[in-house]
Amino acid sequence: MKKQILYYILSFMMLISIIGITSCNQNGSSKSGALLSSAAEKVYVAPGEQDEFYAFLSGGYSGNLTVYGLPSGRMFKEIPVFSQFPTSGYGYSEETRPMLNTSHGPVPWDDLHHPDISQTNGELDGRWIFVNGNNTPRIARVSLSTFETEEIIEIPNSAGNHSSSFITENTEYVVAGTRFSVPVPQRDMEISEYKGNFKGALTFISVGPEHGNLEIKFQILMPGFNYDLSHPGRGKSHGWFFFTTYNTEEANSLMEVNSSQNDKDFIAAINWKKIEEYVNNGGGTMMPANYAHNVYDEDKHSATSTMINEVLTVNPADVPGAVFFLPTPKSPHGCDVDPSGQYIIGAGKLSADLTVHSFDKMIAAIDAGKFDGDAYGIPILKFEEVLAGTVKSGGLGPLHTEFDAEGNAYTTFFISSEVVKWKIGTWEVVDRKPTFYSVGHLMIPGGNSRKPFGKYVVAMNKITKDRYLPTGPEMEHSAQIYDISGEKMELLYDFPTHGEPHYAAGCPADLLRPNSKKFYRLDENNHPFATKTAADARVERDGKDVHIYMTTIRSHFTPDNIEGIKVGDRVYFHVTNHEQDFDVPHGFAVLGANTSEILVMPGQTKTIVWEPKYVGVWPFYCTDFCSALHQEMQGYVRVSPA
Ligand code: CUK
Ligand code: CUA
Repeated sequence: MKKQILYYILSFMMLISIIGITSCNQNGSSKSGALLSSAAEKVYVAPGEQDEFYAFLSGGYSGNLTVYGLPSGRMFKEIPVFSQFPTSGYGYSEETRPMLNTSHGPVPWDDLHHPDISQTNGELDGRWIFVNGNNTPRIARVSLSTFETEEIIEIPNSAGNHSSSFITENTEYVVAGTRFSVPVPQRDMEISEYKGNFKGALTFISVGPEHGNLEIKFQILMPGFNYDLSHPGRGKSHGWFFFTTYNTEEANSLMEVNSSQNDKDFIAAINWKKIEEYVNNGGGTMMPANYAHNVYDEDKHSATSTMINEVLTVNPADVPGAVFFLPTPKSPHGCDVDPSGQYIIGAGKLSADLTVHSFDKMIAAIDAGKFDGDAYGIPILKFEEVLAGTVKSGGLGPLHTEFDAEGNAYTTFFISSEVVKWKIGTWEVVDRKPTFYSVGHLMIPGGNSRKPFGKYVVAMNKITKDRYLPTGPEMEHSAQIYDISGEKMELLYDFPTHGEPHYAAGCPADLLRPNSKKFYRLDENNHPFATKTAADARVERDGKDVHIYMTTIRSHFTPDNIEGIKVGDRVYFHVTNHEQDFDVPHGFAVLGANTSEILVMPGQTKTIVWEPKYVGVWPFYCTDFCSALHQEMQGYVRVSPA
């Protein structure tokens, strides 16, 4: 009952905060001109200069990942991952369409929340960035050399793949936790039979050194809670993984009355090394499953999709000492581990305080058997035995925490719209600054690794209101950059984002710049339809399929006049770009193509399919302004009656 009253009070305060932000036009500062110009200087990157950091922001329901520079806030690129993207032809070209394949058929969209950069010894190594698709559960690996999506694996038995895609400190695993518990295996059953019957799958995907190396190693079938967010242990807690849970009541309808009765939910602590050992010794149960694994082969410039039909599952009750619950108040959302690996921070959404657990105390409590009962055989640790401290924040609606290198933590508060800086160990609040408005995640470059780089925090806000010129009912979300190099945070700059950025990952530009791909070598192009010389350009018919082996170089296509095509044919334009230089793609588009254009990188081959419906002579052209004679890059296809 008390819980319900608290909920109503919080809902009311949230309403007030939202009404409040519509009625006042705050600009976030009452600074003097001198201070504003010093803020401007801090984000100003002069023409020809480059940013100090990369920032990768999730694109939420755009299904994509966006790349920004810090401190300038300039957007450099949108990387398509789970969504079709006409700008490059991703998901439309024959080479990339298999990337979007799932057990439900092609799903050319998703909801991308959490990017995480690969690590070695707990430090960012800049090889890849992993991202999750929430809706049709998938994990993707994006190369930080080519900035292209290289691999996507679907997650069976999962639904609302939200506590994902976080990685262990040597990138041994990328971890994906289900938000919804569901019947495992899926079957027709009464929804009201949820309690005790639905399961929450926590999936550990091993990451090998090569392309095509993601593999579901095991899946832990947990009680039917909601698994919200997760983070790996690091340093002393390496080998463990932590997941926040809510709805430990196991209600099948999350109207507040049902799902927030428990004063405390849990953080699930998983000793994955122990489970790894268990499955390496033959433990676990192989279950039928059906999921896609899609791999892009850079040498062939094309992707393949494979269906896999079994998955290894683990019942936590079968591995004593591997899974524990840490009671954590008020429906925790964020689950963050500090750079030392000692502290596990749970942010109760319906709370004002942050609960910090101690890893050392957790181990001691496990050794001493200080349990407070169990849930489905999983021991629940005594709250007081694992508590390291409480941050009396004075804010409302804590969500996520990141860290700097000086022993400070920064937590976002959605309801009170602020970032609060506090000291690890003393739990004292050091500073707080408003955000505009209703902040979700925040990001400090390296701020979820053993080596944070500090300097800036980017707050990603859910509500924009008056921050930009109005653009109709929908505004792009507002991100804000704060200087965190001093004792007090300083708001420097607002910049609009794309889609809905939830989380982000950032790293020094110097980590990626040396390995950034400039072009693909034509002599290494192993695409089966590559055309290595203009002399090899040709048209080949195979029944109703017509393959056009086409080359491009500034400023022409070969061949550029194509005849012999008939209505009802399936025409494949295999376009090979012969440029061997940085940043010279050519595009290809043909009138009436109902898919997309394609953008072909130097040295690459890409294919677009065209099914002409009408007799006539139809033009095609290069879509990317590539030279002074770009407008001359054109041709015709003659289509005759069937
Ligand atoms: S969630 Cu969006 S603000 Cu998907 Cu990480 Cu917390
Ligand atoms: Cu090639 Cu424009």
